[in-house]
Amino acid sequence: MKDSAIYTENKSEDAYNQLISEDDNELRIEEHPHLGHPDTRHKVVNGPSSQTYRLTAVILGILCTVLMSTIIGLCISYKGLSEKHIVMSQNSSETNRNLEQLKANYDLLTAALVKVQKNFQEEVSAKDSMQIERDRERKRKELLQTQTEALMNEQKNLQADITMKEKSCSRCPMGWVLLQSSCYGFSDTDQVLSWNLGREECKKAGADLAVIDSQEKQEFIQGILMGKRRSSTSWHLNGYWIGLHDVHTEGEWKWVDGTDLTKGFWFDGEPNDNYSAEDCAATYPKETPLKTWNDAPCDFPLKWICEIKLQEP
Ligand code: MAN
Ligand code: CA
Repeated sequence: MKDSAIYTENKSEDAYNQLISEDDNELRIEEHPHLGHPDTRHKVVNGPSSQTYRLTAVILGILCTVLMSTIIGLCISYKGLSEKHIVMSQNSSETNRNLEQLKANYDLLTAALVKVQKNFQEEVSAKDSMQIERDRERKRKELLQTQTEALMNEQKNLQADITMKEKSCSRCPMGWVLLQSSCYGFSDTDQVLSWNLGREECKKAGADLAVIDSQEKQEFIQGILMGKRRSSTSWHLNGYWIGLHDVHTEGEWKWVDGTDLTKGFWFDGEPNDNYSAEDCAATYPKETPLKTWNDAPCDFPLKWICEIKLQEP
């Protein structure tokens, strides 16, 4: 039994070695069918094979490599991130510094702006005051100009009056005015007479009632009447007889020198021979110097205008 066991033992060892050489990857060998008696069968129970060890080692190696790579990668990433963090920190500090600088500049600019605004307001106020003063000066100047113009006008009128009176003085009776080659005399302010009696008064002075046969004469006489006007008196009491009548034939107006009327300066609607009783003409101070005549009853008491026709030199 013992020899047989040893034999079997040897045989089994060969087969075992053969198995190992055939397949290194086989980890467990439970029995070999050609090894004769079941007692001689060698049994390898539950032990890991070297192949398994190798595989495990390889896997562990791979895992180690992956782990190492990951660690290295993480280290590199960390380093990169640290650098980035440092750069960002630096940037952040610089940004903060810039921000503070900007804030300081902003404060300075704000202060400057406030100052400029204050100056501007002061300038605007000064300008407004100047404008008000200038307006006042302008109004004063305008007033002075108006007064100067009025004075100049008055001076001109006075000068014309003096000239007229000087000329009249040498050729017309005292108080009469000269136009062209005629002297004109106006009745006293308070005296009123009929057309005939007024004419008598003219004749006493070597004159006759005025013949107003041109626009120039009409305007000249109207200018004088406007100066004598009394606004308080009723217009028809303010009239002056002139040397014009239609006593002989109604509607045929004749001058006292015998000439016919060619151009009249009647009010609108005149002569109207009111009540068929108006045959004598009078002129009145009016704003419309070319519409101042009216026919009135010849016995109506009015003022009058005389005319002396001078001899031509
Ligand atoms: C009115 C008008 C005139 C007229 C006068 C007389 O004003 O009828 O035509 O001559 O009265 O006072
Ligand atoms: Ca009339």
